[in-house]
Amino acid sequence: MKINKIILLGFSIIFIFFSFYSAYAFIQLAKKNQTWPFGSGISKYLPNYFKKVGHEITQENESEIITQYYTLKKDLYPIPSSNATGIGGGINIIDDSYILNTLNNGELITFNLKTKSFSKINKTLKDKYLSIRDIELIEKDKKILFLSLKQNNHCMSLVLDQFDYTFEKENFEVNNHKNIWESSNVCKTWDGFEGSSGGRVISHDGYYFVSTGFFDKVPSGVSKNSQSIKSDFGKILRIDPLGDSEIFSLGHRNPQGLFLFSDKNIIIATEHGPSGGDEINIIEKSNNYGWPCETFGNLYSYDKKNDIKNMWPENLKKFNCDLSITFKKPLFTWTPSIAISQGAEYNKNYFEKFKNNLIVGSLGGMSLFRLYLSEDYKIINEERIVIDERVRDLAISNDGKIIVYTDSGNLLELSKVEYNN
Ligand SMILES: [Ca+2]
Repeated sequence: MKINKIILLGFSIIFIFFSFYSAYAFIQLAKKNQTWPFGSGISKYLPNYFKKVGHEITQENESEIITQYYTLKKDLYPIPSSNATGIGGGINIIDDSYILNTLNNGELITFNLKTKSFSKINKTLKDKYLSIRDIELIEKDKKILFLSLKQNNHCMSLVLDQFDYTFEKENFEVNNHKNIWESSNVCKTWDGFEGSSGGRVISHDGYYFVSTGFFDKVPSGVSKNSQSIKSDFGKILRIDPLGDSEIFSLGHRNPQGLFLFSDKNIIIATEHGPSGGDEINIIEKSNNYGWPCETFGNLYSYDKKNDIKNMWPENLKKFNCDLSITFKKPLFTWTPSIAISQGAEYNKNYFEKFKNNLIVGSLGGMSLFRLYLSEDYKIINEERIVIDERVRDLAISNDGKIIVYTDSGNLLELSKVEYNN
């Protein structure tokens, strides 16, 4: 009897051990391959808390990434909120040595880059917006701008709001709300507007520049909006401080990155194209960037069908396409698509070999891409740096490290592995 009990206990322990091990292996594999629950439609119905725990038990707090010029040390800091996993929000450098991290649901938290510690979470803006798409910090005026997705009953819009802020003793607070601009409302019942909103804002030249996506549920984003001068969507808009907006450029599909380059004189936008057509563009006034009339790649609905006869919608006139005009060609395109996100110019001395290169992030590609531009602004070299997480936003710290904010709810700091000779 006693021996039977011992055998039973032994089997139970082995069973429990294998159950935990299988669950761990499953989560790790799912995360690596971006399959269920991390990369599927079901993911959005899974409570954030579960996703956060799933990520935390499978990630290493420190690892190394080999690149051509440096071995990078990747330090990982899980953001202490289960709302940190998601598909929005962003990071900004504040007061030289802090990161201001805005989560998709409006929670605000700061991270001290010297002590590597997070502040308390400020919940003033929590759930004020459906999704925060981007943040612009204007430190000299102590102002912060939020470009967000707002729900008005059954309609959706993008709103640009401004607040004053204070940042004292690691305590970040916002007050004095002022709405600057709001897009037209789109009244449709589906919940994927985050993914088609474009949604970046920069302050430049006395204006706010806002990128907007096609903002609709249409197959592969083939929409009338991008070529229509009556629509706010599929554009880079230039908005003055009083809120008057004008179309700066058109023909964009889903521009999820917007930043300045080359002593801040050049505007760069990255854009989710169709399958195999992600783009990076230099944005100049009045240019038409082609969507959906001219593009690389093909419709997601044509994937794996080998249907070359129907590679592109035939009736482009239906989508406001005037095929007699010359569309601006992209600076570079990715096939297969990488789901390109935000980027930055690397302009510090720390990674000397990266100086004046562009660093752009990718969601589906789970990597950074380092791009070298020639003097006449042609991309002549590219290096992929695999991060293994969906890159939502990135920033360059004052001492030259690369800070990455990921959809798994982490801040990553990339530095150099120093070898002692
Ligand atoms: Ca284009």
